[in-house]
Order: sequence, then structure tokens, then C-alpha cells
Amino acid sequence: WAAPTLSVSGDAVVDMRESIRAKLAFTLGRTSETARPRDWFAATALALRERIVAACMAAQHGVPNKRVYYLSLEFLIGRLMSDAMNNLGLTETTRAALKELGVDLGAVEEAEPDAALGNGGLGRLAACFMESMASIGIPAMGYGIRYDHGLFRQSFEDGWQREAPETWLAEGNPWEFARPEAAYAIGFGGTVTMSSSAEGVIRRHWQPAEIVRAVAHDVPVLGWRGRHVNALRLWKAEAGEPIDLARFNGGDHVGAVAARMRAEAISRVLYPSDSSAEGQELRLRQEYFFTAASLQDLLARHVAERGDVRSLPDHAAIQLNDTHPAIAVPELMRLLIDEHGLSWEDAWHVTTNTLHYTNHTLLPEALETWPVELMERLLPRHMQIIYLINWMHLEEQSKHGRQDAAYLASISLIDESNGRRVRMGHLAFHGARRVNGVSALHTDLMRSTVFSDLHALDTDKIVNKTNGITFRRWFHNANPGLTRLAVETVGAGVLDDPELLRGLEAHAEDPAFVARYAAVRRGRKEALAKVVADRTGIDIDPDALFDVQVKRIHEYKRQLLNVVETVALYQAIKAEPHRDWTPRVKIFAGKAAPSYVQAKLIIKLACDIAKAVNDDPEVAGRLKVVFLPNYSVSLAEAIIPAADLSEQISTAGLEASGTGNMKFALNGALTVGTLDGANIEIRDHVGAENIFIFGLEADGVRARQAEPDYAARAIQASPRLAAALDMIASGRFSPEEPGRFRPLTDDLRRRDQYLLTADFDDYWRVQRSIDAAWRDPRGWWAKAIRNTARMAWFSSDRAMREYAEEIWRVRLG
Ligand code: DL6
Repeated sequence: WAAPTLSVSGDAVVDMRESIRAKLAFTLGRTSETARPRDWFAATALALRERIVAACMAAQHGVPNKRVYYLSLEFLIGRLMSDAMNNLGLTETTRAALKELGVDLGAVEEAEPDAALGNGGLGRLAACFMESMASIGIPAMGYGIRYDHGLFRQSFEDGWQREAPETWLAEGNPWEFARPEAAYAIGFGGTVTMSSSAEGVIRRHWQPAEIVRAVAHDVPVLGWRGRHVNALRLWKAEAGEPIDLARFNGGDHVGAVAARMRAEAISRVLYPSDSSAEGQELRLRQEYFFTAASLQDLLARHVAERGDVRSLPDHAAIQLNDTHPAIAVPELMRLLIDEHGLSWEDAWHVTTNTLHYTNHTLLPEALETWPVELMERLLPRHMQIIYLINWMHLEEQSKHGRQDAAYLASISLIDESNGRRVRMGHLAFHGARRVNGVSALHTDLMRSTVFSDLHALDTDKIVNKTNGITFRRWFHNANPGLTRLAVETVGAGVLDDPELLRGLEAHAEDPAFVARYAAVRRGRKEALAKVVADRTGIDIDPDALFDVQVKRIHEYKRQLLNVVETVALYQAIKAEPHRDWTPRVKIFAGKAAPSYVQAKLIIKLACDIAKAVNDDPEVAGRLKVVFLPNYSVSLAEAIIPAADLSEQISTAGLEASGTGNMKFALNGALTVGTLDGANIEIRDHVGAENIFIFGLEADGVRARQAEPDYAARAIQASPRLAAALDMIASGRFSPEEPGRFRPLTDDLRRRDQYLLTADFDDYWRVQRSIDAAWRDPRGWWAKAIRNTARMAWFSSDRAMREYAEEIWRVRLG
């Protein structure tokens, strides 16, 4: 499609070519003869960055009335080059310029490392939101950590997950601007003293035992058509003093830099935990470090622009992405009271009118709590403030006659039932003006379960904001063929207004259009087949149904349900090899947290099954199984447009929203899913006849969990499930270690917390109806096209507009 802002004139190509050539020579010191793809990438990124800065300067219209600050411990950005080219309208210009230099754009794109500063959905959502805010003109700044090492690199050794450090910064980051002048002192530990003025005003003084410097690095975030540019400010930790010179001169060369190592450890590694809180002190240090730096930075900006901190709520809305930055509640109070001299009441007013909190999970093990003892040691002043906030909060209830101990314990910011721990969710909830869930079901469950008592205190506080995805990355960039087809069918306006995708519906049964839509998919399947062959050595047939489950490996996401169904299908094909089976390729990808033993065993099982199935000539041409290593944003961009079927099969009530589900449906994969998270809203939009729903609903899940022996009874009632589990438990897939998968099968038989056994038969049934649907290509493509046509609402632009209007009260630029 036509480049939106700049045409591909000969001059633009010449300008770009000369820009890239100059960057290569004068910034990188390379000649075109010696340049590696990585050098061409850096030179091209620098040439593009220059144009982003130009766009930024052209877009600047003075100080905005109100800014959004998005605080997130994770930004799963991925690669930035295709985003930058697309949003500047320079993809074809850059391609042509590189071609004139004898270089292939695809190879240059491949040389860009993924910025994997996040674990999964939460971090990727933050990246989509940043891009959307810049696209629709919300003045915003993202704040996070500039990890030296992002999410680990995953490889398989005989099917076992191995983790290696990720090194995205090994050759620098051409997108970022280091801002050594934007640095703040962050304290840890120490003591708090008290003083009283002549007027009797008591003041507290925190003397930290340790000071770490937070140094800003800015990555520009360019919006669609280059109209707005925001910044993502990532903090790097440095020591207050780079070296203890006396120690060094005394001969202790290692000890002399020990404090520096301790400080720098804060921004060294992204914690590879997803949906489970890490107990380590370093994690709390990371959380406080980036929150404190961000608040100091935004307060300094506010004071410089407006003078008085009391007006902060009028000019700033701070969004806490999950509880990781929840320490912002006492930190903002501390800064306002101890550093800016506000009264407690004024500080509380400012805090509770500026902060907002998004909850991303209700899984009990993922709701962060910190031991009081650790907080008192690391953040003594904050603990005093938390105690006072909590005392006032509980007093308020007592005043209204609510004094029963169980009730007060349920709303308290301190959990006394399990050692004394600070409940970060309660803290964020109490300190925020608005609290949001990320899908309609999740928000309802917030109201009725984890936060029910707090919700009753202020029923306006919890609001729903269903997640979204940026169509620029997940449609324009990931699927240029389908985007071109959409533009040619409904007009170029669809690039700005995804609602125009609706126009595709009229073509859902038009053979000429269907043929083009199917040809685009076929091209993407061939490309994915090549990726699969390159990375695993397995050949897959692009004519088969590509059945895809890619996401973090977690028991509640139930990759194991899919794996067990694979075994049952394998058995069924072997029992009736001459039946007309729908050929399927089951494609898995995803990382397991390194300490998550069951998840790693599920990966191993999938890999062992893949080996047995793929080597069995009796099922050849009907079933193949692939586990692609090292799932990442860029791999997702290759997989999603090639998928026919999207597996979204979590236990109902446990997946807060999901965003992969949206990416697949937009690209025309049909969903097989439970009524969980945003699957429900996807069904409502695409139509129940265009999605395959199965399994228990959230209330059914709760009821079933209360029944005794529910798993054993479900297995007894399902010979197919029993046979599949027996085959796995017998060691058929692990002859060298027959008992290897017993921990998985035993757990299903005894406990089955995630109700795989309860949903198995219905899952089998719906999968067979999918087989039948695949055998009717006209029907299948009509459904696929209707999915693409009806997914506009899931744009993160829509989500950001809703946040802007209903949470932040900020005007769009
Ligand atoms: O909201 C983004 C994303 C949701 O789509 C997923 O359903 C949810 O599991 C994920 N939550 C987390 C929670 N981690 N912590 N804490 O990643 O958020």
C-alpha cells in the first residue's frame, strides 16, 4: 500500500541511501565491504531514528495540559525497525535505498535483536499501549527498567528446556538516547529520624544506608504516520560511587567494586517469572528503584512546568501496570510530605487522584505480597507510611461500625495470616483513583472475589478496560499480504480506521476474494514451514491444518490438555488408519519459568510425543507435532499469520484476558477456546458460529472443584482420556525412563487443579467438529474472513481511548 506520509520518490530513496551510508561510515566506522548485517541494521536504525527525531520536533506543540505516565516493570517491545518504517511510511523507501547499496531489507530486519524486556502478556500489552498512545496522540511517557539481559534464550537439549542469558545490548542499542544528566539518587535501608519545628510540626528524615543512581535512557515511541512521538524512559542502575578507591589502593581490587556490582545488579536481569511473585530481595529492589526514579522524574518535570505539586492530579495521570510499581503509593506520599512539605491530607489527596492501577491476574500465587520484615529493613520510611495509611483505612471502617475482625482482616493492607506480609494489590487498590480489570469477565471476578470487600467500599472504583493489540504491528507489519488485500478491498482508510475491516464481510463467500485470502495464508504457512524446518529439522505440510498454541507454559493455560488430546488423536488414527483424517500439524512454542518444574516437564512431554509421532509412518500425512524453541515477539509475528486454528483453552476464570487470542483472530485463525478472559468478548464480536467454544464456564469450574474426587470420576467416565493417560504413564514416550511423566499423570488423577479431566471430552468433541469444518473449505474461509472483519474493537487504540476518557481524563492531541 502507499506510504502514508512520504512518497517513495527517487529523492527520498537517495536521501535514505546516503543517510544509511553516512551512518555506516561516520558513526559505525565501517565500509560497505566489511559491514555485517548487524552493522547495516544499526546504520539503518540510526538513519530512521534521525527521521523520528525530526517527526518529534515537528509534532511538538509546547507543554501538554496533561500527561500519562505508564509505569511497568516490563515492556516486551520486540524489534522496532519495521514499526519505525511502517509508522513513518518509509518501508518501501528503505527497501529501495538498501537495495541500491546491495543489501536486502529482510536480512537487515533479521539482524535486529528482540528487546525482550518482558515475560509475556503483561509486558507485550505495555508495548502495544505505548504505540497506541503515540498513534492517537495521548501525551505519554513509559517508565521501566533497561535490563542488560531480557527474557532468557530458550533451547532444547533432548527436549529439556535450557536457559541461556539473552544479550540484546551486546552491540549497543541504536534506538536509544542515553541521558546521563537525567539521574536520580535512590535510597535503600538505613534509619528514619524525627524532628519537630518551633511550631510543633513533626518531620521525618530518612537516612538511607545505600544510594543507587538511576540513569535515564530514552527510546522514542513513534505513532502511526509519525504524527506523535512519545518516550519510553528506561532506568539503568549505577553505583553512587563507581569505585572504593581506598580499598582498591589497598590491594582489594574485587572488594573495591563490590558496591558497584550490588547497585548494577538491579538492572542486570529481567526476572523470568510469569504469574508468580518472586520472593527475592532483588525483585523488591527493582520495583522500588524504577518506581522511585520515575516519580522523582515526573515530579521534577511537574514542578518545572507548573510550580506547585498540589496540582499534580490536574496534569498527570499515573498508571501502575500491575502491582510491581505499587510501592508508588507510599513513595509518592513520602516525596510529597518529606521532600515537598505537604500535609498528610494534601499528600493523600494528590496521591489518590493521580494513581491508577491495572490488575492482570487473580491467581493467588501471583498476587504480590512482601514480608513486613523485609520492607522494614529495605524501606523503613515506606513501612511507616503504609502502617499509617492502613490505620486510617481501618479506623474509617470502625467509625462506620464495621469492627468485626474477619472483615477488617480482609481489607487490611497487611496480611497477618501467613507471617506478616504487605498486600501490594490492596495497597495499590486503596491508593488508586481507579482500578481496572482487563476483560469483562476478569473485572467481574475482581468485584466478586479477591477485591470484593474493598469494592464494596467504593463501587465506582473498579472499571473494566478490555485489552487490545496494536494493529500496526500485528496486522500491517506481521501480515502485509493480508493488509494489502484489505486495502485493495475496502480502501486505504482501513489503515487508519480498523472498523472499515467490516467491509470484508461482504466478500466472505466471494470465490475470487476467498482465493486471494487463502493464497495469503498459504504464503505465510510456507514461510512458517521453512522456519520450522530450519529450527527443528521437521518438515511440515502447508496443506495441513496448522493448529497453534503459543504462549508462556503454565498449568492454567493447559498446554497439557492439548498434549493429551494429541495422544488420544494419535491413538485414534492408529486404531483406524484408513479413515479420512483431517491432516493436522500441532505447533507449540513458549517458555517455562526456569524454576517451574511441572511446566518444564510438559515441554519435555510435548517434545517426546513429537518424536514418537513424527517418526511413526502409520500416522504420516495426518499428524505432526512441533515445539518451536525460543518463542519471542518476532517469532510470534511469523507464526500468527500462518495459523489456521488458535488454541485459547485456559481453565475458565483464570486467564485474565489474553491478547494472543486477539492477534490470531484478527489474522483469520479460528479460535478453539473456553469462555475465559477476552475469548468471551471475541465470541460476541465474531459471532458464536465463527468460533469453537467448549468446556466449563467459570462458575462451573468452581462448582466442580468443590466436588470430591472429580478428577478420578471424570477419568473413569472417559475411556479415551483414560487410554491417553495410560499411554503417557506407561513410558511409551519415554522408554529410557518409563516413569518420567508420572508426576504429570499422577497429578491429573489425584488433583487436577485446572480441570483438564473435566473438560477433556468436550475438547475432543469440539476438535472433531473442527476436523469436519476444515473439510468444508468454503465454510472455513467464510468463518476466517468474518473473524478478520469483526475484530476492529480489539485495537489497542480503542483501549487507550477508553482509558483516556474514563480513567485518565486526558485529551487526545
Ligand atoms: O493483561 C495482559 C495479560 C493478560 O492478557 C493475561 O491474561 C494475563 O495472564 C497477564 N497477566 C500477567 C500477570 N503477571 N503478573 N503479575 O502476566 O496479563
